[in-house]
Amino acid sequence: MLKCKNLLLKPSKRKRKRKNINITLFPRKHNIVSEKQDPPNPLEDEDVEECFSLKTSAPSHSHGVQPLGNLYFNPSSHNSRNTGLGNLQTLTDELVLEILGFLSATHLGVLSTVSKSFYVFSNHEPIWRNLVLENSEDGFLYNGSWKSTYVAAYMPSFPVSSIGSSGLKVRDFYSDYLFQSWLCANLEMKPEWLERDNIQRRRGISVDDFILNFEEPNKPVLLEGCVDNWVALEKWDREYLVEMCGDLRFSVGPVEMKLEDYFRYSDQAREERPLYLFDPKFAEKVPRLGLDYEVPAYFNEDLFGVLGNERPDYRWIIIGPAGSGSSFHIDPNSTSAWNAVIKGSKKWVLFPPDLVPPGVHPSPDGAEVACPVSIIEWFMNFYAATKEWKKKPIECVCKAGEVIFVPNGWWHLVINLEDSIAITQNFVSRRNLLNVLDFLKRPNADTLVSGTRDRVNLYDKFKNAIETSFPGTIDELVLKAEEKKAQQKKPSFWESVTDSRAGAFKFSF
Ligand SMILES: O=C(O)CCC(=O)C(=O)O
Repeated sequence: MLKCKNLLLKPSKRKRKRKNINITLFPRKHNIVSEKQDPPNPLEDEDVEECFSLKTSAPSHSHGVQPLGNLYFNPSSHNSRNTGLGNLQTLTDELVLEILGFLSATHLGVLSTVSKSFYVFSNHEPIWRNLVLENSEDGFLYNGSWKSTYVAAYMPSFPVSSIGSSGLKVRDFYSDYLFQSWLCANLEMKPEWLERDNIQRRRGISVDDFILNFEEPNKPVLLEGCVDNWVALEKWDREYLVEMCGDLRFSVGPVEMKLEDYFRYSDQAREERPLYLFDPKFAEKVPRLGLDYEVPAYFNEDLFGVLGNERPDYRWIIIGPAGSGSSFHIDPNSTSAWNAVIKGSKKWVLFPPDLVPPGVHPSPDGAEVACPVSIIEWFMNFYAATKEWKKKPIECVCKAGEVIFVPNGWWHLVINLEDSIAITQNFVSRRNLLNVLDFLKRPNADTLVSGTRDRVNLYDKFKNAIETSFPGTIDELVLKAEEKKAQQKKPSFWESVTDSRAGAFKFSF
């Protein structure tokens, strides 16, 4: 799972959309048009399908892998991917990599000497990343590449300096899967992906206004100016956090690592899905951090509070480099959330509960979701489809000092545009209490409910605690919801006197 927040919908079975890519590469971040006049890369061809701009520090492709489309420009039509795999060439790249994922580091090393093709596959960085993460519960010291990190940590007698970050170049190796993995790790966000900004913004609205116009109708809003008094906004940056808790361990994907080691990694990481620091216990680990911010008044009602220490995880510090983020998901337990950016900026894309984002496939029971391998891949392959949709997603860039309200049930994707620090909290108010209770009561609650050990009993515990602390509240809300439903069903005078199905008046004046 990409995120550490345990979510209702767990990303699974990630599939790359296969696409023959015929690409012009621009190795520097600058004007594409002027760059096109000065061809920078041998992959360039006049018959350009798409233009991308690469990050400034992007290495040329590790091992020289080219997109499959380029094979058609190779007069010999020779793909060393296939010749070097022998009988295994009929397997997809995903499958070859999956099989190699079962091997030990030593066996990968041996396999990489068999052929150029095996050399490329067995040096695929995500395989080495898994090896490091599987073996390093207490963190790791990133060393420029995952292979080099593994070797430095677990094969100390091996000369790490001999492992370059990009290694040998292999000629005539064509693979969309491997090429796209490298491309997604090194692409800049295209300006057109950041253009749409259609969220409602409010500054200084009252709590009643917020409830009436946004929380009750379950609509996102970007709130400006409501965290201006936070100490965190003034003080939190990398130096402050390292001084305060650099040698404490925080949750980063499957490992708990020292904050300063995480920064060492995030400074160097150049990968498709950078690891994200996402820690639900930060305020218990460092109480000062919990005191440096205050929940904005709009979100003060948080009914899970009645469960005391037994409440599911609800607040996270989030730290990550540009390119890190959260792929499409719905927030856990049908809660709503707010997310305040303290440093950096985040691009948000949100779809309402009744609109599944393109490229995202939730399982019928809602327990899993299949989505593209990475956020950047979603932008590359699916974002454009939303242009044709009548109902557009809500989008914005949320900057330091701004807070976004994420209503319950909304799909959202977030990508950091620069090194970022944020705080997020999930909450239950009277506006979504019934949704949350419904969710906790679902027959597959044992797989759906998250952020707590006691998933099955959470419904009873929460309902009883609400009834004790706020007697009659649930009944009142049920009644109100029924009235609202009846109101919505009740035909207006004009509806009652017309036959809307026939589209004609039943009587004439
Ligand atoms: O990456 C982020 O800041 C967004 C986090 C998020 O989507 C969430 O907390 O649900």
